[in-house]
Amino acid sequence: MLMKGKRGLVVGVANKWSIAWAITQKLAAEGAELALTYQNERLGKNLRELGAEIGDPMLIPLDVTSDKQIVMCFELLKRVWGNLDFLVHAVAFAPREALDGEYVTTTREDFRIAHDISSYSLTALTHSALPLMSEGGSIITLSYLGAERAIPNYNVMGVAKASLEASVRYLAADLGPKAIRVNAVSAGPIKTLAASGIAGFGTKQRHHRNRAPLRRDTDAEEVADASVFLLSSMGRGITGQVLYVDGGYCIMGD
Ligand code: NAD
Ligand code: 0WE
Repeated sequence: MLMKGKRGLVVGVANKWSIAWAITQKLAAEGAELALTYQNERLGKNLRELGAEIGDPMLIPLDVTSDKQIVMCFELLKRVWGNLDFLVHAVAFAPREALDGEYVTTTREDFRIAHDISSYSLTALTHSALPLMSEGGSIITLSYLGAERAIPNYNVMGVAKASLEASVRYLAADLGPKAIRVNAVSAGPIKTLAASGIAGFGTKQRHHRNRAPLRRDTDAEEVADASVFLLSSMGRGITGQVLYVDGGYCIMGD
């Protein structure tokens, strides 16, 4: 019961394949009290069904592009709980046309959207969570190797993930004195909604299986285990880091 007595918000569950759902299930199993957000009413319906499996968590609407919705979300948490111990950020989006072909053709608007949703949202949510984390806390976000390598088709998402990982370091530096830790988990390719329909995703996964030292796909459960570690007191000495859960893929040179 690593998370017993801890309360936290998970942002980024869309369906049962979401990495955030794997994290949510582990957190619930370790005794955490949970609130989950949904991006829109369509995804809210999924979440009501999933929520039943883990003892009906709080469900809160939240589109991270809306400052108003962010304020309302944390007002509700303040009213109901008064205090927050952890935050899981598992949100990314770039317009589909930006994730194909060359990075050099990225438009100003697609660049803005990718950075707003995939990077700035972590800073905005952390800022709003701060007043509720008066007794310290732990925050994680999900990243991908495209933040530091030029991975074909990942394009502007890679640039946004680089910004996200830099934010992790600046937030960790700001909030360390308040006993709030901020880290990223960099996962290998996993077949989720965000991965479906991406040109060549299957090829990407096969390449990962063939090259990673562990010679297999990354699964959401192992990403969730590392996430719970960072969110729990087991991770108490770690902040500002990017932890790779990728079967060792990123150490290889070929
Ligand atoms: P997913 O589609 O299940 O999750 C993405 C989530 O982002 C969804 O819940 C969606 O509702 C949410 N989202 C998008 N725009 C939003 C907005 N404006 N407001 C609120 N929520 C919004 O896919 P996933 O693969 O579980 O992605 C979760 C995180 O993991 C992302 O940050 C992704 O970059 C990261 N990641 C994924 C992989 C992979 O291969 N699947 C690998 C490494 C990192
Ligand atoms: O972060 C991601 C994907 C995030 C994502 C996915 C979509 C698909 C639908 C962001 N925006 C959108 N927009 C859409 O319209 N990953 C780490 C998974 C991923 O995406 C890739 C990958 C991998 C891995 C794209 C190209 C190459 C590899």
